[in-house]
Amino acid sequence: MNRIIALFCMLIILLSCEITKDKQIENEKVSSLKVRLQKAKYEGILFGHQDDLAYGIGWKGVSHQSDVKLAVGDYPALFGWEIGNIGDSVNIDNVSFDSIVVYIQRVHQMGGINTISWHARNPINNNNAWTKTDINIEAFLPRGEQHQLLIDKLDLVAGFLSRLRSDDGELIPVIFRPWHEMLGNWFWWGSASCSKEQYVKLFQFTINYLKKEKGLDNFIVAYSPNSSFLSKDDYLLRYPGDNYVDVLGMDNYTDFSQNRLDLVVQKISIIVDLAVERNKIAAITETGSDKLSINKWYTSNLLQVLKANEKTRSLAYVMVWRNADTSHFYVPFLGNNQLDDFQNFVNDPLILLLNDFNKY
Ligand code: BMA
Repeated sequence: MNRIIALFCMLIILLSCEITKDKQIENEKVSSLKVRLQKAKYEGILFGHQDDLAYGIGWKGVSHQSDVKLAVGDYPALFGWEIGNIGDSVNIDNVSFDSIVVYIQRVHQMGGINTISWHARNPINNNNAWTKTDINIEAFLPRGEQHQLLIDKLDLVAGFLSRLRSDDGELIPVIFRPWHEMLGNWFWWGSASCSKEQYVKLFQFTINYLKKEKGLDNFIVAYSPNSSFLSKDDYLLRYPGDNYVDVLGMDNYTDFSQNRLDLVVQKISIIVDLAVERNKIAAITETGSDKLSINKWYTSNLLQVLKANEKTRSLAYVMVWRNADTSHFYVPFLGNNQLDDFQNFVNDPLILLLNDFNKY
């Protein structure tokens, strides 16, 4: 009898070793993503562009095309993707989800980093993320009457994240950036329709559900408020907690458009100080000058800010928004008069494109 019990115990130990090993393999991938981002802190700042491989000015779905590459001969080191309208065949910006999966795989293969944002539709009336009518956040949260609506959306997100696999079938680690710009009042999860407590619950539930219920561990999480903060307390107003966040970011277009570079520097310092205190990664998760209407925005605005001091230099990455068409773009296209300025920007040793990043 004793022998049987001993054998049984050995079996349990062996099985649990296997499970732990599996977990370690997954976690190693995510921690190596974190390490790569942390390393960037000492080597330079990764440059990112939203939807870079999907389309640009005058082209769409051309294999391996990129407006950054067309402009300066190399890809960005970081690529942003959008899952607004998940559940449809194409996303909010008319890119098919099937092709986003392929782009994410390609980026991973090339050694770049993927980050995913989510302009989630209003779950009640299925209008866009900016529609606040009919919203009752409490109802979506656990025990709320419409909680299933949130679960349904998260199931779709989980389905998408679990499709992100490399050739060997392993899940690709990505940065997930849900419920962004929450200090503003334009999204249904923003300050106009969602209280601070509700927001924190929504964020925590989202991450717990994807990780614990769905067993996904191929993503790290970015918290990215818009620029309306001036202190650490303001920044942390809707912070879901250190257990839920890996990247402390900010989306900042406003301070640049108002020519308040001093404020951008001040806000980066806040993020970087918090990141050091809490062992997180600091980044500008979205920025840019639409249509590059600010002359020499890349060198006389963005680069000035990034080179302002040791703290600003220690950011892991900065990502500019998408090149939709000539009335909405952030990276200069061939023939645009800001091309030289962009070239000068990427030539600065602080700025890392894909080839620079792969050297480290
Ligand atoms: C906004 C704009 C919109 C776009 C949305 C989601 O900033 O670029 O055109 O649909 O992001 O990507």
